[in-house]
Amino acid sequence: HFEHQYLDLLRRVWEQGDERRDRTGVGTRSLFGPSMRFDLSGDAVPLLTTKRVAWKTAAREMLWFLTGDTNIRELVRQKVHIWTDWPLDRYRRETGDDIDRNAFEARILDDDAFAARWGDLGPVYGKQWVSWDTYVPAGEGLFRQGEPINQIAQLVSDIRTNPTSRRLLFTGWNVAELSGMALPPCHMTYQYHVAGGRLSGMLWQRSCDLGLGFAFNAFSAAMLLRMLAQQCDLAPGELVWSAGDAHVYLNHEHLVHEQLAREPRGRPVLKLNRRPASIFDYRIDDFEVHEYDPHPHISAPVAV
Ligand code: UFP
Repeated sequence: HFEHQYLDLLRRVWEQGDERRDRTGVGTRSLFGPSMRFDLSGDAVPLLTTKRVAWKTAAREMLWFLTGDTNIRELVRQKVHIWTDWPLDRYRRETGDDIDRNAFEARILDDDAFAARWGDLGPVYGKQWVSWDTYVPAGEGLFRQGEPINQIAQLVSDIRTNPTSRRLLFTGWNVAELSGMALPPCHMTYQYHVAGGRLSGMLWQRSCDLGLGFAFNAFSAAMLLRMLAQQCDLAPGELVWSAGDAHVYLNHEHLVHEQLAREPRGRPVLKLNRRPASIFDYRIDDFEVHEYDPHPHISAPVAV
């Protein structure tokens, strides 16, 4: 079962990982440089079955990235709360107002100026993926804004016209803009490879929270690969996931034990039930997951 790779890594990190303090103060156990391979043929998708994963949340987030949006407002409108803690934390720190999460989200939805001031995450994924800023020399040491680069549109075009290219990749790691981001990209670079009519992909994730982030990151990467394959008339090949710092937070111990005690079950598949006109025209209803009969959800705190 595809999931044993993940469970083995979870166990290995928990049992052998270097225990250290991390940026969040929570503490982790960490290993460097693991990787896993998932065969996506036959619509297979690496969606964890040893706990229920809210795959639609991950799908909505991926579609939101592709719009280039970086404000949490649209996510909150769709009841996606995964990015709220970062702006909420900043708002509390900078204003001293100990507003609760629901009230904060309600203001993001109801108050345009508040959403603009406090809901933006800075130039995170979506911005870099579809409108990476460029600057061109304008004389006397000055620069003017150039045409932004849409890495995703470029990628689709490159896969179609130059499938043997070794440059089929995009990245969110815009070095000059990292300091303005609520969180520098974790799933930072994606590369693709075409062989035998199949599209394979690799995700390089510099930092992976194995208890929470991984389930989402693996599903999203597979979903994006499927969309790209569909747009380029290719069958899905393999998804290679590789991480820099793969870690388990010390307050996820219950999750590790619970998940390792469970047996993976079933082979979930991801169906795309429409072929939209472009990579930017997918909607949430275009995706269906079948044969998903997971063990119950396990909640665990997110380290901000
Ligand atoms: N994280 C993920 N996947 C993501 C995401 C965040 O695992 O898609 F956005 C986790 C990794 C790490 C934390 O635990 O969030 C980011 O912290 P840092 O920037 O210090 O690596």
